[in-house]
Formats: sequence, structure tokens, C-alpha cells
Amino acid sequence: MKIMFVTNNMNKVIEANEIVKSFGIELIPIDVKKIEIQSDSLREIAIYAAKHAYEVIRKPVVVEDSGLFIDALNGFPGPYSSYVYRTIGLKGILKLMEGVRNRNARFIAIVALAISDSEIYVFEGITEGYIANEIRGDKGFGYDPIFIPSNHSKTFAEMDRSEKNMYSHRGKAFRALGEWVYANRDR
Ligand code: ITT
Ligand code: NA
Repeated sequence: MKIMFVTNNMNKVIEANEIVKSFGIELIPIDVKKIEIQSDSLREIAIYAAKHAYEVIRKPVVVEDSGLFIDALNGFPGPYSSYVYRTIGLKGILKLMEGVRNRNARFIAIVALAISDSEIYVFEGITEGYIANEIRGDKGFGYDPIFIPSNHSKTFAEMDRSEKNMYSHRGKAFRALGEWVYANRDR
């Protein structure tokens, strides 16, 4: 089954496709404008974007909204992760975290699937971890070089894609989507 995926981030597409292919799903990136409202809630942002994407495409469509939430920074950058990455970047985050002992953080991914004007299903993935003391690794994307999942010593950027997918917020959210689609395959 093919599902359209509205995103400008090809890293998301590649990671997510590796996860959903075992459920017989192929995610097709599609170049439709993703409407991103300003909100503190990733869920609200994702649902709104999925609803609008469905209105344009009229076919099953997913969007993913994700972010890195750092406890010592009261959840910053959170819903602003994309903007913060492009502006202050990894170095800026490490600077804000200089001398901070509580380095706990979590990645959250919200995947919203719209299959009609009124049916939107939401799948969430959360991965707990902490902020590294320095930039490490060159795989992955975004904040991967500074995020270490709990009970691990490597950053996401030091892991191969399949290893990151086992633990990542995106892995969890898209596996949940895959299970839902599989369970509802005869609808
Ligand atoms: P689209 O909105 O077009 O899908 P985006 O990259 O702008 O792509 P978001 O608005 O969801 O995506 O912003 C999420 C940001 O959080 C993203 O730009 C990354 O900086 C960061 N992020 C999300 N998942 C990540 C991951 O697995 N590894 C590293 N950084 C991640
Ligand atoms: Na975005």
C-alpha cells in the first residue's frame, strides 16, 4: 500500500520507509506545501498539517512533526527544533548546556495519518536520552550528533540507520502506524 508523505526532509522519508516496509507500506514523498501552524503542541501541528494535506491530495497521507525536548531548558527547542537547528545549531545548544549537569532530553515524533476529511489517526514515538558533551558522529541528521538514547553510549549519529530505527522516536511512531494499517487492512 502506498501512502503519501508530506515533508521536505528526505531523512525522515528514508528512515520511515525502512520501518514501514515490513508492514507492506511504501511512503511516497510528495511536494505539497506543509502547513505548519505555530503551536506548543507537536500533536496540534501534525493534525492540522495532515488535515490540510488530505484536502489537497484526497488520498491517504501522513505528516510527521518531531522535536528535541531538553529538560534543563524547559523543553526547548521542542516544537521549534527545526528553526533552532537552522539558527543556533548544535553548537548553540551545546553552549546553552555548558556546565549543566541535568542533560536529560527526549525526542518526540508525532505522525498523523489522514484517510478522509474526518478520519485522522495519530501515532506517537518518544525516546528518552541525554545531551552529549560534544558533537559525535556523522550519520543521521539534525540533532543526532548530540543525542544519546538512554542505556547507550553512542549518539544517534554514531549508529547505522537500522540501529537508530530500533530506538528512535520515528521508529516507534512509524511502527505504530504500520501496526494500525495492518490491523485495518480490510477496511
Ligand atoms: P518537515 O516539516 O518538512 O517534515 P522538518 O525537518 O522541518 O521537515 P520538523 O518540522 O518536524 O521537520 O522539525 C523537526 C526538527 O527536529 C528537524 O528539523 C530536526 O532538526 C529535528 N529532528 C527530528 N527528528 C530528528 C532525528 O531523528 N534526529 C535528529 N534530529 C531530528
Ligand atoms: Na518543518
